[in-house]
Amino acid sequence: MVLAGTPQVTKSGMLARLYFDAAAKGDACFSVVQSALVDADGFQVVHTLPVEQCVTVSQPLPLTMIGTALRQGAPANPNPGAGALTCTLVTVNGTAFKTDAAGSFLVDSMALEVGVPYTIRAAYPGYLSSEKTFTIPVGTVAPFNVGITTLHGGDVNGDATINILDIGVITGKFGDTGLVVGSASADCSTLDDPADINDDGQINISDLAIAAGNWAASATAWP
Ligand SMILES: [Ca+2]
Ligand SMILES: [Ca+2]
Repeated sequence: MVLAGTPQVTKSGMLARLYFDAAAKGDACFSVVQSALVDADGFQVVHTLPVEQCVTVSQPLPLTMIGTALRQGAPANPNPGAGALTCTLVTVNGTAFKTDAAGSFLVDSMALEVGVPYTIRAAYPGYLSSEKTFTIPVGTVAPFNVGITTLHGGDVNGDATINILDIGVITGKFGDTGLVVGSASADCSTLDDPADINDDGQINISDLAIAAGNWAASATAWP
């Protein structure tokens, strides 16, 4: 109270208020084990210590999770098909979410808990999926950031590997233009052509280069 400015006299009321954040369910009790208060001359000031306070935390903190799923080669440049990084399907233990134009997603409709194993998976037509299993550490302050993954392109037929079958589909449609692009639709409901890997609305050397560059690759690990 001296540090607060002019020395105080005959004060009453609350001296301090303590706040806490609960990191998990359970019981906790709080008490002040020592409190020293002196006046300007160094004499002890008699004051009342609070009684022990106990609480039961019945619900964990509402946790949210954020992350980013990018797609190799997208958005294209130039980009006549207007494809974006939207519409990547992200599932968390089977519950579905979608990325926005920056590839970011927010998991806010699940009762996430610390210490529970979650499997997250990102997938988009024409790309190898990416997934990992993890737990949210105790003490995490929302939002938990699950990190960034980049999907590798070229799995046109969706068999979780990139090989001559995928290259064959791309070369078979080589030169096609004006294709419908799933990630250019507002609600991601438009069926996407997986052979147009970079979602620019046309199938050309760019799509072939992405697929060939990932030759023999299989599922992408989520860092
Ligand atoms: Ca394939
Ligand atoms: Ca393309």
